[in-house]
Amino acid sequence: MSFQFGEVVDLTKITDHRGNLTFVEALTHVPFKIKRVYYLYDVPGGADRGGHAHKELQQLMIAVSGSFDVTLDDGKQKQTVHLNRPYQGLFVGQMTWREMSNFSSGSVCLVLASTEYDESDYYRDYDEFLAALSTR
Ligand code: T46
Repeated sequence: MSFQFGEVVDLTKITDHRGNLTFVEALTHVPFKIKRVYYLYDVPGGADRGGHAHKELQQLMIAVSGSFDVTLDDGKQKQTVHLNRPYQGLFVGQMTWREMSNFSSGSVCLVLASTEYDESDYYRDYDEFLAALSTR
């Protein structure tokens, strides 16, 4: 399983008269074992999140409610993706700077992550991130 930079994948949507259901299975729909789940919610209008890259962490981001934009930057290409469907996921690989903005009221960003939280996995300074990319 491989993803293109900024690729949004369609997940299965099971629909019946009771509503919809979507599922994600580790190593089937994401190329990693899921070690952590977290979610962003109650994001105030106009607030931005992200502004960092990860050395090792891989993620799948899902707008399980509402919508928001994710701008990805791997030092060579930059792309903004609008997420607004609970049955779609954005894969974000290692060494990818991300910025998140335009959160709609009531939006929820669910993140499936390949590792546990580790602050030393973050680049929170863009120049440091670019310098690290150039040594790879
Ligand atoms: C990402 C976007 C989508 C923890 O203690 N444990 C955790 O699992 C996480 C994710 C965060 N934290 C702490 C670290 C900070 O003190 O929560 C605080 C806020 O984290 P941060 O400023 O990194 O939040 P975001 O929304 O900018 O970024 C988060 C994730 O960190 C990041 O991996 O891709 O959500």
